[in-house]
Amino acid sequence: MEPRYFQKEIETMPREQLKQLQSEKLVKQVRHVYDHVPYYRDLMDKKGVTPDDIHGIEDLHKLPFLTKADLRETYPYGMLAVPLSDCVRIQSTSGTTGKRVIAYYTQKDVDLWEDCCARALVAAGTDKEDVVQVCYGYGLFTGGPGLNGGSHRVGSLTLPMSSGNTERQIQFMMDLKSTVLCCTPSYAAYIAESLKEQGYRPEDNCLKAGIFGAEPWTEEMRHDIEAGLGIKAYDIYGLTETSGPGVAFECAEQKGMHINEDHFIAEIIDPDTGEVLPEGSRGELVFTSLDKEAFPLLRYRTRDICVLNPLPCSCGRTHVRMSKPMGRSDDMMIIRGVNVFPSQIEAVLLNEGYAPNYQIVVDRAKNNDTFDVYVELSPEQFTDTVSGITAREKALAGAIRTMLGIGPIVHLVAPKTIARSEGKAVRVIDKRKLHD
Ligand code: DLL
Repeated sequence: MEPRYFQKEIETMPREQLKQLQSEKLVKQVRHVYDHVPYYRDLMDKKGVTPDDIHGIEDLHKLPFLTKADLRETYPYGMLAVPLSDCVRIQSTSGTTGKRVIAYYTQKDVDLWEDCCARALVAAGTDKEDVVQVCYGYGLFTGGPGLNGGSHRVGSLTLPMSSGNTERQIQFMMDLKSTVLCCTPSYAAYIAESLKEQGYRPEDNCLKAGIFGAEPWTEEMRHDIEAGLGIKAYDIYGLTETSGPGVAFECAEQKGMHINEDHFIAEIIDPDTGEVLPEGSRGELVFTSLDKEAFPLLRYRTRDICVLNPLPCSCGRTHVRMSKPMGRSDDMMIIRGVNVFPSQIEAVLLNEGYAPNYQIVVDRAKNNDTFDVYVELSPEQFTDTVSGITAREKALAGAIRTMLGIGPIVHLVAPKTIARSEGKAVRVIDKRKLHD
């Protein structure tokens, strides 16, 4: 497929020019924030830095970081940088603990966000002839509204399905001949499974591409979804604090997600020391919004761990690529002293021929961590004998031990016993937090 772009000039801009553009925008943005957000002005004052010290991206490291804790502290209006009357929208994070984070948008903020989502859709081959089925949640969550807006901008016929009601999703998909599917990867896997159960083969649907994100997923899961739906599956990344989906997206190369660097500066830092790490290092991703008017966060710590790749891409885009997030610096589990990311366990499951329907339960008994992994069997696997299943459990525990250095107790459970998600999947239940 020939590469297609939504905003070619920007997406393929030479890097020197892009850096110059970032520098010019940064100088203006720092002044805007300093003048209108007293909370951040105080942070800068405490660090002894003023807008006059910021001449370009080389000075970015002088600015203080922002974290989710700052956003909770300033809830609900403390980070607003324009009069409330200039705002046309709010969105909010999906977190269930503590105060939710609220993000504000002017009309220009919404427009630029939708452009970012349109870039992602076009990179996946979408154009105005397409039928885009959006089954991310609509409402406060950014997934539905973001991809919906992007699809409108491309001019595609947009089906604003929201998540859930899988029967109806499938009916619309088949009757209206949807060609592009947008949802979480776990919901895409569930839709594929439901289609199969209803007797459909991958070639029976008209889908050609899927834009899946909002939660971690592995290459193995990509292959499963691509085979199950007969499509090419593209990753998309974003967070409410920086607008929502579309901060970064995959092109047809599928080797990392291009960050929309004309709107966001990305840095990688050491999550413990805050030190900026050299190019190619693995660390915590930090974003500075260059164009946001209402909610312009500078040096916001995402807690997502990844690696940036500035090498040229064969698609012609010049914007740096981020790897799939390898976990979060804050939800990484430490089990018996070992750092564990759920994505590592998922990779083993898929490698060993299991579907990605699983749950990790961590608890503490007699001062020791317990580590259980519940994995669902497919109907074909379920016909095995009890001794066969026990042998499979042992083999899988061994494979996980080889990957992590610690072994879980594996429980293979009947098909359909692990609750399916229509939004982000709940992969980890850490009961230790309840006792500590
Ligand atoms: O999940 C925005 C979004 C919607 C992205 C739809 C993509 C598609 P939040 O609810 O604020 O926003 O959650 C943001 O989700 O910091 C990551 O930890 C995680 N995340 C988002 N996209 C990906 C991805 C939306 N492609 C948090 N891979 C982020 C892995 C992702 N993790």
